[in-house]
Amino acid sequence: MKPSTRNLLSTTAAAAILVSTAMAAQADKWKYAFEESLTEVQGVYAQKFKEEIEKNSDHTVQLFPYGTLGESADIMEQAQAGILQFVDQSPGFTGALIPEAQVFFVPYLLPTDQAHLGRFYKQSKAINQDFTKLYAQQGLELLVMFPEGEVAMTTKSPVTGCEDLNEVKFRVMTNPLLVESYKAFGATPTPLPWGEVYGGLQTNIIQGQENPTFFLYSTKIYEVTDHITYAGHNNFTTAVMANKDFFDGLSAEDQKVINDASAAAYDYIVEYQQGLAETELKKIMEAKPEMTVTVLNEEQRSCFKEAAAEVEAKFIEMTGDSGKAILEQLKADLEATRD
Ligand code: 6CS
Repeated sequence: MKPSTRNLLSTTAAAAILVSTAMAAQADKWKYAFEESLTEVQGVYAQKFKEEIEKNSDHTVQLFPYGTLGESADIMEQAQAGILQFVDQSPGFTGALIPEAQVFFVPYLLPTDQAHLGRFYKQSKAINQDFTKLYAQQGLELLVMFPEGEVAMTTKSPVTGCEDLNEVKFRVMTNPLLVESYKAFGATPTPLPWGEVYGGLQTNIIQGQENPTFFLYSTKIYEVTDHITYAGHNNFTTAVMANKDFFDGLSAEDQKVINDASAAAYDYIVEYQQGLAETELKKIMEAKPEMTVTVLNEEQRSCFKEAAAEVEAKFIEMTGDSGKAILEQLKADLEATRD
């Protein structure tokens, strides 16, 4: 073989190795953990996100549903440490890390109208600019926040007003403002991770908790409570983030694949949820016909609404100017996305 031919061949071989190495480097396996099962709202969102990523890139996404890697606080730690590339943690658990995220627990701030919420999370400056900066300070790239449905209280005794919550040990997510809320509603708030809720109700350590309707059915919480009450005081918000170092280290093309997948999964989940509360409530009633369901009227809601002002003041006390600015921006965003 002539020296020039040999050189050409080795150059070609080296180029082939380089290309295959580059291809291999591109096809990454990303890990994504969330706080619910695969068939619950966060899981449905995650599956759609995975499908979009895998359709539009060589990367694959491995999903870790609730329980496989621990509680919400555990998966957040793993995402911050870069062990996970993606994490879904609801602001209900993010209060210690980002106090401003507690804004989602000011009662009656968010509407219960799902169409309005669908526009709001997508267009909100508070979410897409202000919160993005706050999450970035914690090493997280905020990808999306989305609604999971109106929150209902489930209790062992009927609730027709705040007075019925007196002496009720009411489980809340581990969030100081939610504790303040339920104090203001007259209950005895008990912050607990999700894994302790069913057993806590079963053994009467707690006598109430709140969550969106679909979750009351999927987690069988109706088995250990007897009354569902809608006071219209909140909608469940969740958030999906990427580890920021991981995200910043990606090519612009890969970042776009992730942002596009987040947007597609957002539209999908907003649509998926239309009517979900209604169908899941029917299933609860089929499984337990004696369950009572009460939608509080305006008069019955009045004490919860009065408490809201107190909770809002507490939020500002806890978060100062930064929280006040986010609260005002959020209110402006809600106004701007009204029909
Ligand atoms: O209440 C909770 O802790 C849980 N609720 C929902 C709707 N999703 C995950 C979270 O852990």
